[in-house]
Amino acid sequence: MPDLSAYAITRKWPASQPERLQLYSLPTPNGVKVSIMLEETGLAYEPHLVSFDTNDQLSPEFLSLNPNNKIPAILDPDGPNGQPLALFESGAILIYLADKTGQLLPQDPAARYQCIQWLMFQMGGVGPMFGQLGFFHKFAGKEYEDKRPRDRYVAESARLLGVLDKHLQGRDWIMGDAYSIADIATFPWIRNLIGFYEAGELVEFDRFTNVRRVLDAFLARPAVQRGLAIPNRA
Ligand SMILES: N[C@@H](CCC(=O)N[C@@H](CS)C(=O)NCC(=O)O)C(=O)O
Repeated sequence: MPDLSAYAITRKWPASQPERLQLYSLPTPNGVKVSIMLEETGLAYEPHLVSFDTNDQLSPEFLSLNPNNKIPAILDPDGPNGQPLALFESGAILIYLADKTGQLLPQDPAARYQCIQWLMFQMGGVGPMFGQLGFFHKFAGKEYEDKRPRDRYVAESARLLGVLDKHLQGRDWIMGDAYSIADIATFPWIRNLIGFYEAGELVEFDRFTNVRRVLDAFLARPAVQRGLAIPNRA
């Protein structure tokens, strides 16, 4: 039985199954990337809820694993060389889990880099831009009289959707026939943009028919449906 007691995070979120990968998360667009990946790969794991209502992400125990105070984070008792590995940043976690399981990241070297390229497109573009749009359209920023910041993020989000829509023309998934971590990173954000953020009309989402088609295929996957509700908020 692995001993995770050296990790302060296990004091606030005890591991009842320490041989399993420990997930610290919340079902947000970044959080569900990892729960969906875990559900898709079938890896055994134990989810722990990091509640923003009680600022759990700012607790010393959480910061001991991720000094950047953001979910998701993992602690794998069976990391490289059989040693525990703690990781944060959803993109890094997706690559790690894909390598660990040999799933959802192409093995062919060129295709592998192209998949990582689209993952970075999400991490550096889609996530940050959609997130800012959410702030200026739905949250505190919507009260700001000056609409230029909001309009800037609307335009940039729509531009990114256009790039993705063009790429998806004639393709089932971002990597063509192969469903991959690039899809798992991207489509929770698109769902969030037109759902929770209510920004579909602002970006004229109806224009992006390929994005809509692949989003629907993504949301129809049983592992995606399970992952979207993990960790349980109750
Ligand atoms: N680049 C990070 C972003 C993570 C992130 O922004 N997480 C948000 C939830 S979606 C969070 O934890 N926010 C809490 C806070 O900022 O205090 C990743 O992809 O893991």
